[in-house]
Amino acid sequence: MRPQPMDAAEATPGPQGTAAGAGLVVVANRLPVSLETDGTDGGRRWRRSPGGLVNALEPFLRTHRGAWVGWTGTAADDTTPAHAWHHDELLLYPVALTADEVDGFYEGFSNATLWPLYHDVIMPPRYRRSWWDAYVHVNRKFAQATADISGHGATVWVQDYQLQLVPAMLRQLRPDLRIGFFLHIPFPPVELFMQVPWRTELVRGLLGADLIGFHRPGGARNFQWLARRLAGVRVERAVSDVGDDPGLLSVAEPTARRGVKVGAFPISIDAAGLDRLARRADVRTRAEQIRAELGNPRKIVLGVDRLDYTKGIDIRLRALHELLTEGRVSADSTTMVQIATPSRERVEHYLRMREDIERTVGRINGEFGRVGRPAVHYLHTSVGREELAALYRAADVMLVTPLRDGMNLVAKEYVACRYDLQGALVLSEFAGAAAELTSAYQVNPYHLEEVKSGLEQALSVTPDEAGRRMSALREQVLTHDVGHWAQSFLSALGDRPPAEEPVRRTA
Ligand code: ADQ
Repeated sequence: MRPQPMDAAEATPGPQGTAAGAGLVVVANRLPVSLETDGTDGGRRWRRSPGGLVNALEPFLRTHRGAWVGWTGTAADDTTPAHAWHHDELLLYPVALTADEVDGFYEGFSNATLWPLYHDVIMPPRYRRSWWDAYVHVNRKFAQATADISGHGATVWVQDYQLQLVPAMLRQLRPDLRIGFFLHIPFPPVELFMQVPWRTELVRGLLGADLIGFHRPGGARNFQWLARRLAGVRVERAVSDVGDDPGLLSVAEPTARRGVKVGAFPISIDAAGLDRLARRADVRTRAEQIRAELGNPRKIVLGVDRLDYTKGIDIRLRALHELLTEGRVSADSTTMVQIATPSRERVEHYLRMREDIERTVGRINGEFGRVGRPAVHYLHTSVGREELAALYRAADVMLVTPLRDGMNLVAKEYVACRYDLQGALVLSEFAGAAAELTSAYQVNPYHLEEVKSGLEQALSVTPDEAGRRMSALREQVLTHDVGHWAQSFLSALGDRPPAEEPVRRTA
């Protein structure tokens, strides 16, 4: 059945029609909408997916004839619109992917090769030529769609690891564009990156951009090294640390006529929006209700993640299990809630991990739960923004224990919701957020005893100490929000000289 996104009056005829000519184009694997079935009439409609990125970019998109190029999230069938359409004042341009392309490009090369490789090979990456071919083919589709929709001299911002070849492909098609690229996941150590059979192609793909952004200076440094080694580009300036400065680190020069800047831009959240939400009376009431529904335990420990093996959900469960076994934590006074959004359920590693986690939860509850009082409440679901804010408000301890994470927004969201200056954050030192959230209880997730003692300390923190730490965390999060991130990236991108001009060396 055809969905009804396009009110005929709103639909635009496509790349050759009025849709072409956008001044700012965001290119991401997914469009910021998803197809949902309406509960009242059973019709299928596009709904805006909640997301920091689209909210942060909205003001820029609105004032620059903005457009968004991306995949709808389902393999192409009759639900995929064939042309650009307006949704909530945003111009969307879908890239249709067949089931085979989804298999090879998305589940294969993106999520079973690049994702584990870029996360410290926590799982072994699989290198398959057919997946690589699909990745090249689909990146070309994205580049073509972007070339079609972009106006002369437009700014294009390409997002994330699924689209690393788009900058160079797009530059070939449209040398007039200003192209930025941002990587949302960590950029790996050079020794690991060198494993990839197509390493040079990936580096050259990224070098098509004018500005390449990473969360951390370490990622930018790794890329600089690889650019020199694999593409022979010269790095002009040494790395500086991040601060309020957008962290522009270097200028590489793939040709005599064009410079490429590399920088660190730590992403963030709509901190003020979440702070406001958490203060709302209905959210406060819901937080109290959650505590009551859990049996008013003295302490609530919370985990919120996409169900992903990088997030270390198994580690925090193991830490809790040992603390309960050793009698350092009591199930009578402490209850854990783990909310895990279903994710990538067709990728093999994810299936196995889900089974392992559910087995561990069952084991903890078997040993320490009572009738009507499980020690761990595990929900394999996604929750709405209000419910999430209420959970953050209700939680005495937030456990964020990834083995590796580009940034981790959950940690920042928790902080933004704690306007009461209470609550304690236990944070893995391998999350990008650890560089900014230095007043959290930081732990090495590979060191189980350290995770246990971090959790124990957070559970027994005094209100004064909690207040001191939370104030420092909030100072950082509220002054560095996602708007600040988008603004610094786009202004650094806007800084480059016009495309035709040779770039001056910056010493
Ligand atoms: P993710 O790996 O998806 O993002 P994260 O940064 O934590 O990880 O963002 C997850 C988002 O989903 C958060 O906004 C969170 O509130 C939401 N979420 C998670 N579980 C949920 C649930 N059960 N119900 C509702 N919402 C839920 C990637 C990188 C990160 C990087 C971001 C942004 O892996 O390192 O921080 O991109 O760049």
